[in-house]
Formats: sequence, C-alpha cells, structure tokens
Amino acid sequence: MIQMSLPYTNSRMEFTFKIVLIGDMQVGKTSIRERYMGEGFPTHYMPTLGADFSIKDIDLETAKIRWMIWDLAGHHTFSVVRERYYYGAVGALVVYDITNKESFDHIPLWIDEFWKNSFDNKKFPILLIGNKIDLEWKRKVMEEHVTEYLEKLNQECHSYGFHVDHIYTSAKNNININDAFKKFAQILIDFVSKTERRIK
Ligand code: G3D
Ligand code: MG
Repeated sequence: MIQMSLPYTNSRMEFTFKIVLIGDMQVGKTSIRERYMGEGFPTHYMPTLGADFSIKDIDLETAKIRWMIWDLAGHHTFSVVRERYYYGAVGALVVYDITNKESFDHIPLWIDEFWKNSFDNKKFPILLIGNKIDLEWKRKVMEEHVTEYLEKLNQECHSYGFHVDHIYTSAKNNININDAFKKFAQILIDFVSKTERRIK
C-alpha cells in the first residue's frame, strides 16, 4: 500500500516527505535517484503511473527523514498520469542538464505543472539541480543564466514562504548528490515548521 500523504510528524522531529524528480527527459533524474539510493536498494515500479519510487531513511542532526522519491519512468505523456504522480508531493527536485540549454529553459513549465497539481494548489518548495557538472567543458547554461533566473524566481517565492536554492551535481561522478538531498531536507523542514506555526 502506498501512502501519499502530506508531511507528518510522528514525534516532533520525524518527517515523511514525498518528493518528485522532474525535468526534461535525459537530464539525469533516474541516475540521481539511483546514485542517492546506492547499490542494492530496491526500486518499486508503479505500472499504472509509469513511475518508479524509492524509499530512503536518513538521520540529520535536527531530524529523521523518510524520503519517498518519485521518478517518472517512461515518457511523460498523459496528463492524468502526471496529476496522480504529483498528488501529495511536498517538494520537487527540478533537474536540468548544464549541457542542454533547452532543459534549463523548460524549468518554469515543470514548476508550473508541479504547483498546478500539488495538494490544494499549494506552492511547495523546489530545489534546482544543474546536473552533469562533470561535463563542464560542454556547458551551455552559464552562471549568469542561473543567477538571473534564480533572482526572478525568488522574488515570486518569497511570498510563498521559502527560498529557492540551486546546486550543481554529477550523478556520474557522485558530486553533491547527498548534499542536494540534505539541503532539500532542511528547506522542507523549515517550510513545514513555518506552515505549522501559521496554522496554530
Ligand atoms: P532521466 O531519468 O532524466 O531521463 P537518466 O535521465 O538518468 O536516464 O540519464 C540520461 C543519460 O544521462 C544517461 O546516459 C545517463 O548515464 C546520463 N547521465 C546522468 N547523469 C549524468 C551525469 O551526471 N554526468 C554525465 N556525464 N552523464 C549523466 P545514456 O547514455 O544511458 O542515455
Ligand atoms: Mg528516468
């Protein structure tokens, strides 16, 4: 039975976060998930959704996190499938390939789609990932593209209660993969804590 829940706290600092990996095909979403999981971790394929998901528990200094990481396995065609894929996700890792400018230019579309389909149309946090940094010599997405876009995005996200960060990774060479998830965990914890305070 798959639980697609909002974040919950079992005790004060235990969280379950369902997150989705989004971005154009071939940017490295599956490679990032597999690298993060490490070898030998089972992956669960959901045929009706055409998606894979993995579960990973981590201990941070401040909290224990259970990740439910969803990754669209096949071609991302039917909107009905996509809506169900996003259901209950409280965050998205938005991945582009630094050697493919188009994949960077499509980021706003991916973010819109996530927010449109998320619970209650709520603007949940995202983290931008520039993958394939091992191919820096083939780079097409320049630092100024990233800075400019982040600035614009953060003007918007300020009112939603979170800050959007960006991190470079290489799934191939295992650069920053753990750090990306760690960073995102902290962003989600801060977001959830703020939201809870607003509700009280
Ligand atoms: P996707 O799940 O976003 O569609 P995949 O992407 O994880 O399937 O990766 C697409 C291709 O990019 C794969 O190559 C994969 O090996 C490669 N790739 C993923 N991450 C990196 C990276 O950090 N650096 C480099 N150099 N390549 C990467 P193939 O050849 O199998 O299509
Ligand atoms: Mg994939």
